[in-house]
Amino acid sequence: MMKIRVSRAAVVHSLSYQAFVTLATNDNYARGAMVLGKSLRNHKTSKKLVALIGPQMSEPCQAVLKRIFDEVRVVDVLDSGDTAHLDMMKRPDLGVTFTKLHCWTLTHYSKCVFMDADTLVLSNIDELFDREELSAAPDPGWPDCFNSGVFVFRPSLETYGKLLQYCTEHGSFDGGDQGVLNGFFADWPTADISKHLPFIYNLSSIAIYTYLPAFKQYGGNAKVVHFLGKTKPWSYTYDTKSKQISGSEPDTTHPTFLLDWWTLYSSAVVPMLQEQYGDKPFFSGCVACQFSDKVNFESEQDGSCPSFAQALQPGMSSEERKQKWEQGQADYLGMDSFDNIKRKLDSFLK
Ligand SMILES: [Mn+2]
Repeated sequence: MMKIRVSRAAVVHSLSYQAFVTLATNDNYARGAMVLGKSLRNHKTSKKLVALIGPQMSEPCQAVLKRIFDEVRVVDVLDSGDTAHLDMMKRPDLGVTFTKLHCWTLTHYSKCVFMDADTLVLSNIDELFDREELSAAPDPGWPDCFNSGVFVFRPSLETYGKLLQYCTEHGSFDGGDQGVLNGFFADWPTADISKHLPFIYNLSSIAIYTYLPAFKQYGGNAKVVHFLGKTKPWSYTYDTKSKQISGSEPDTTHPTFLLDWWTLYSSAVVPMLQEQYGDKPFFSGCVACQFSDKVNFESEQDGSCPSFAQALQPGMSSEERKQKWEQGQADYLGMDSFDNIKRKLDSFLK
């Protein structure tokens, strides 16, 4: 009888010491982390939530993160006197990468799922903890590499040390953490298929372009959306009155992930930021054009409604756009959005 009780307690203990981990190096990424944390809570995760943050983060942002996450830990590689610091001195170009690798030092958790701050959870994904290190989904650009925006790992100082050593000796073939991790976990593409997470756990909108029929078939099953690329959700502005982002037209036929992000951000995160900032002004990204006295937009000068398109997509010629497309940097949330492409396709098919 006693034995059973002990083992049950051990099980409960190990379950409660699993965590989702994210990283926010500045106030912008902090907004992403807040939305991610909220989305995990909304979908009733039973796991702990941990945010690693950069030392530059403002007090109000730290305060909001502390309300959403169970643990907020400042990670400053330059401040630490350990090997990470020494290795960092040899490769200053890999600063942020070294910061992300710190997640392996969270050894008070037995297993963790790392998620980029530019991801959004659409349903409960606690089942990811059934997977082993290192589990991740294929990268849409090179499927023999995994995308490091979502991955399952086991914190371990031994692994951490080896990762730092690898990082220092080999660097990163893409300049970031994904290159380092794919180099280190080099057998991922071939060794164990159970470590290949389904794409719906790390769905990037880039798939809309590369394989539209598959996106239409499976996109609705998405559990995690990853806003890959330079333009992040928080780079846009949102009209809380018309519920529109950056002048895009409302659409009801297609899952609008960006709108999901803004809906959650404006309803659940902005009120917390407002509380923390108090009377101090801050840029929420939300505008309400119908009430010009409430407009909260940096470039707002004359009290009129700012042009979203102008503010966010400073004049790009179609030639420049084509070039960006071919470099895989489509403006998939703006001019090259699914809706716009669909409209174009439809016009050809008529
Ligand atoms: Mn990312």
